[in-house]
Amino acid sequence: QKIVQQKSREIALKKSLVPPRYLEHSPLFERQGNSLSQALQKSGSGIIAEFKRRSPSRPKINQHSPVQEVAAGYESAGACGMSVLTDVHFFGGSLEDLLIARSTTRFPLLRKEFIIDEYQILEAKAHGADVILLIAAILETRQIKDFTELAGSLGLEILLEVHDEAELKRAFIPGIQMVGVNNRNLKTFEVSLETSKRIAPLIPEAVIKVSESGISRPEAIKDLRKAGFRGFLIGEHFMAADEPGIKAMEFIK
Ligand code: IGP
Repeated sequence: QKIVQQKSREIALKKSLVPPRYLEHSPLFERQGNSLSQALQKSGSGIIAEFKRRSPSRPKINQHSPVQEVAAGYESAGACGMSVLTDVHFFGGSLEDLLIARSTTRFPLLRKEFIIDEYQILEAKAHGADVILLIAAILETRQIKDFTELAGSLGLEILLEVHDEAELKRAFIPGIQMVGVNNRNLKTFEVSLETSKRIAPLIPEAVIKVSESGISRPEAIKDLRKAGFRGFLIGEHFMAADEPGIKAMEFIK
């Protein structure tokens, strides 16, 4: 709730300074998206490696690694895609990080953000994203419908994040390519991979299942694959290392 409040203040300010039509002038608006759902479908590692400097649950994850170095490292390690936190205030990320990751790599990029306004979807496109995250816990079903439609018209894919059965039931709509189950409880910050396993059977067959947060062992991936997951979002385990790209390479090989 605190994050969403801060977000809406930021968006109001940005809208007044940079109107949406300026975003549409970005040369990246013309760029054709690189599909993350297709990358996850073609067997491969299934890893979506995240760039995360800090978080409310861990204030110092990595303060030194430049985003271009990490992006290049993740790509050559064989990750299917990369997630870039763009929240400034709580996660120490930025839209510039996304732009730099885009200029360094060709693989699919996810804008990891608390999206509550269409303006942020235009921003995502203008900064080179291929996928946006929609968090069911902070959105009404109506918004999810509208945002999915706008994203589709811009060639952006959707990763819908859910935490429980009720959210999935309320928020899933056809047209969404990927559903991510977040193993981290937003109120207690506790992680349990059991959450993914419990929700998996309820996710429609044709949708790509992604397990998010708290993954640090290759055996966990084996287990989650058995439960039907094709995507694995990993942040801290890579970022807490001295060289996240090398850590990812050791994990994937
Ligand atoms: C990564 P972890 O435990 O590997 O660092 O988790 C990712 O799942 C997590 O950063 C995340 C997140 C989010 C961050 C999942 N959903 C929503 C911010 C907003």
